[in-house]
Amino acid sequence: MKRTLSLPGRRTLSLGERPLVMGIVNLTPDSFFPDSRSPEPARAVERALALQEEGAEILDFGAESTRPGSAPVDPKEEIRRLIPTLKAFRARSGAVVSVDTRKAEVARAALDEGADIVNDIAALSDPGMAALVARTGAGLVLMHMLGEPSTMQESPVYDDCPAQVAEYLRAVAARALAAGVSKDSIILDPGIGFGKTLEHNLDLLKRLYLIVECGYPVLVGLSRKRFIGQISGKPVEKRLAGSLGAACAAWLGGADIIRVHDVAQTKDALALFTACLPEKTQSERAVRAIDEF
Ligand code: HH2
Repeated sequence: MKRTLSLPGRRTLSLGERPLVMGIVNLTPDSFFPDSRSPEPARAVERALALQEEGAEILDFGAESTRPGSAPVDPKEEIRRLIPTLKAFRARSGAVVSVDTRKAEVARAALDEGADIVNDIAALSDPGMAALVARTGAGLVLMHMLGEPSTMQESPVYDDCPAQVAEYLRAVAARALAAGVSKDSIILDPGIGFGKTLEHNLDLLKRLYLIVECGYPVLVGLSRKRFIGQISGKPVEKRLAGSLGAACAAWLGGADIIRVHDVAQTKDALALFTACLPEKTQSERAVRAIDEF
């Protein structure tokens, strides 16, 4: 379905016509994929410009690693890491920028520097976040996470993971609307790897339609994550091919935006996948063959 995401300053982003790619810029010393770490502003700006050149429709700047087992970063430190890079990037690019933070204080500083979207991986757990987004007209990613990054992978339990994640996201989107956030500013994200086992992640991707049915655009972040290594048997540096396969499946399952470390490769994979999409799938053929037998 075609729709438009509203951003500050009457800017918009068209969704649903083709998959959009969000390129990851980690201003951290400790993100789980070492090649994605760009703690110095000059390097981070070069990386962001390179990802834009490769075709990223959104650049996602994050200054706190939320990998499993990570400790929270103080908001002052997050702002110290983020703002010089955002300022320098904005001086050279008008690209759509999102800020990956769960703290309203950090989001406010980033929006003041021209960020367009708040990528809130803790989905309004900061009580100031919804009002800030409503006031500024920023886009808002609401992501599901079970617990906190420090402990989320210890023993996550659900009765029915996709159904519970969808119910949670519906409720948190309703809270955002009640606080005055516009419906066409909201994006939902199942939070692959955030308090989920391998089975939970696969179940979420196989039944992504439950999140799509909530009625908002859907973002999926799976690039190089642990579940890809669990299936491919590869360490993080060798998970590109697995990530591309999973990205294509996520798009087919209904994701509008795919968040990735490897923009050029993901753009190519999605372009070929969408161009070659069969009119009849193997399983339909199999059903027909059985019917005809
Ligand atoms: N995943 C990560 C960080 N932010 N935001 C959204 N909306 N969805 C995700 O799946 C997501 C996210 C983890 O990836 P990365 O930023 O590369 O790692 P780290 O947290 O170690 O910096």
